[in-house]
Amino acid sequence: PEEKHGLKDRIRELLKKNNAVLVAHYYVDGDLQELAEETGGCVADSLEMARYGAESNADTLIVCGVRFMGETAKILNPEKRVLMPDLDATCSLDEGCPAAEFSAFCDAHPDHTVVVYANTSAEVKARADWMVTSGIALPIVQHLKEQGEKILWAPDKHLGHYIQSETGADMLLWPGSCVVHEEFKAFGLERLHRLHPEAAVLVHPESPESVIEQADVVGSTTALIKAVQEMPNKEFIVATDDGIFWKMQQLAPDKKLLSAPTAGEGATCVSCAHCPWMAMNALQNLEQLLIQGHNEIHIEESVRARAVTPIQRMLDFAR
Ligand code: CIZ
Ligand code: SF4
Repeated sequence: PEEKHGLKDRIRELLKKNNAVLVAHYYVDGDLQELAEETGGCVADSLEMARYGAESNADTLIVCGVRFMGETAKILNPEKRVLMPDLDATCSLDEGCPAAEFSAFCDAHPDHTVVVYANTSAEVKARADWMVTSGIALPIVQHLKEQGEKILWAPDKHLGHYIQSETGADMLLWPGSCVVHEEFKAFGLERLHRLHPEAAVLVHPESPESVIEQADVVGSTTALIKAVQEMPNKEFIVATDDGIFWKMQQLAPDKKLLSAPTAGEGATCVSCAHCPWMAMNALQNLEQLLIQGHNEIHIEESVRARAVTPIQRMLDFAR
């Protein structure tokens, strides 16, 4: 712990020296979330992370999250330096939706409005009409449906299916999924809920339909955090990356949080529900990053200029 204190103090100094600010996702290590808050940075979901970069006066944004989050920050803030502790921190949704194949899919369905999830590369966003995050996907698709649009949705099939069933929109789904949320198991969740009948079940919509069906609340990370604060329940079963427990516990220290089972028969599993790429962000590589200034995100201007349109549409809609 003493070593960690020293490390955190050195990082604080380096942030000041570099006029840099930390933008951390709810799924990264609690130490990074804490440091981001203490140093005037931001801890947020991908929608708020995108918004925050533009508001900040810092010259350098340090995005503690996964690659698409760093890219989105750079797309919206081309004049700023955007760095990440590990540029190999990717996402199975992003990896599962290569730009060339995606573009061919769009070409094959020219009469569809292209809506992509934030968890995609800059190149894929450059091919889209709209970008959405899980917090705002429902109202945007509802809006497009009311305009009579047919939708091509990528890449998360579970989130796409959930939105399709909620809105009744005409949606073609790309077959992607999140390696973390895909692992939540309906059978295990049923058993765990029987053992804790008073617990409320909170589910992120990247989870399979059979898991979503058991939810008391389906929503983005921000919505799930709010549910823990506002619902009267003392216990919660949470089906999303357990990095989120840090923020939930900070805002609601008296509530008991259980991780939704990821496999097997109802055993709670504290380490399975965690994104391996989010876990690549740590205090150690953050310090190195601040010393060396390597790991900068670069996006070709022609791609950036097209990718900014679908993101800006979402931000304007959210206003
Ligand atoms: O799973 C993710 O990467 C999520 C939920 C991102 C976000 O904050 O929308
Ligand atoms: Fe991607 Fe899933 Fe990790 Fe989020 S939790 S970054 S969706 S692999």
